[in-house]
Amino acid sequence: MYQRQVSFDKPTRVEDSAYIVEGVDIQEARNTCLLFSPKDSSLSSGALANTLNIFKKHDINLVHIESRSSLRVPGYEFFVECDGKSGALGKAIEDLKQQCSYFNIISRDYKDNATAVPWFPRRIRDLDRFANQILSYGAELDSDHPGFTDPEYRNRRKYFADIAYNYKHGEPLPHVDYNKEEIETWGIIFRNLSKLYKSHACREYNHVFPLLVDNCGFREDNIPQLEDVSNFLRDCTGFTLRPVAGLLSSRDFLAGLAFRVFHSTQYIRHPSKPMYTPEPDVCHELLGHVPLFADPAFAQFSQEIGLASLGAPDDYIEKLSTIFWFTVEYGLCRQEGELKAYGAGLLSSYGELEYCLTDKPQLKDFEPEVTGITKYPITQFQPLYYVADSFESAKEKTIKFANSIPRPFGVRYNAYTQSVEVLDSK
Ligand code: HBI
Ligand code: NLE
Ligand code: FE
Repeated sequence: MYQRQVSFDKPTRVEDSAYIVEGVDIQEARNTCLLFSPKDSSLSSGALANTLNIFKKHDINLVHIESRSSLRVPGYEFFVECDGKSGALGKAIEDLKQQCSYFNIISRDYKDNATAVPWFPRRIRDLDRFANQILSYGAELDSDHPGFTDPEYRNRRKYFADIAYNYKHGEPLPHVDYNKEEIETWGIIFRNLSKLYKSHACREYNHVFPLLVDNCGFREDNIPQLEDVSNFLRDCTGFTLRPVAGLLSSRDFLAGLAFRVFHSTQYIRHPSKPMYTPEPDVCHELLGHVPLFADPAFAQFSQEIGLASLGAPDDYIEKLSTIFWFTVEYGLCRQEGELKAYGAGLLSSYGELEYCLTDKPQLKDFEPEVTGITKYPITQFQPLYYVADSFESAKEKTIKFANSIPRPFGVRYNAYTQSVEVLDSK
């Protein structure tokens, strides 16, 4: 998909178009999470048993269950993940509500239920579920894409998309052999950008870039492998890469960041337009994003956006992805009185990297409340950039903004278990 507007504004999910495998409706079989406190949970040790009987009665499988003392009501609350046909689940939920003093649904099928919280991944391997929810398969190109009439290029796109589609958490990242033309395209981009980084990129970028040259094969005549880069990032900040077959919805893409996982494309842009492409490609991921994910403060900032997105209502996902756009993708910062680029979309386009520091674009200070509702074009140089004082200050402002997101729980990342803990207060 060359025009990304559709996907970025209104995600249409693969799952919306009935995704049926051997008679099983995956949407119905998908896990639902419930958070509840039985009415008598402070008095009776049988409170949990009584509620579990409700699941049994309606033939609902429990996948995972956690209990803890509640800060909301006296007694305990339970976090239950279950599988079940939506009809039976609906009845079980009705019964449960009768027996509970607090009840909330955290589910993937939240659109059926106005009070539910959207489903979100809680373990890092839950990210495997995004693979079959991409908005456009990497091999489908719109008619205005420069590769649309190039069968060889389309073939390559399909090859890269298929590799990513079949990837599972924990596997080594697929090694790919790039052909001569692809390496040439990378070379042009690498050479032109390298000339600009000293004067145009932020300090953190220029600190990490030589390390990537030394450790990960960042060279004009070599397209680095995601596996090597991911291992390097893991050592620096715990960030890792995951290959992705196409565009993810904003919700899914941002959720990855909560786990310090960055979904990365592996194909390269069409050779006819090396200077700028609206699509993310391997040049954008490796030359744009990767160096900054190796910086601890920037990694934290990115993860905060991800954590804020988990279970957030749709309008806040939109705001968070706009904040992401104006920072991680297109951010400028002030360093020693000078403007520098830290946004990946700038650092991977030698056209826009030069343009962004001229007097043509408009500049404003980064303020999440305002930045989050700014409109932006996605297929041309940006008319407006937001300027941050530092990654720390951008992070603090974003955390403050995140606290204004209506969500009946807080979240915390547990790096030991690589899972998100759902807290009953912010
Ligand atoms: N999906 N695969 C992929 N890569 C991206 O860079 C990407 C995405 N989905 C959404 C997105 N970027 C953002 O611009 C925001 O909507 C978060
Ligand atoms: N415009 C960028 C580039 O040409 O590298 C890619 C941006 C992807 C969001
Ligand atoms: Fe990007």
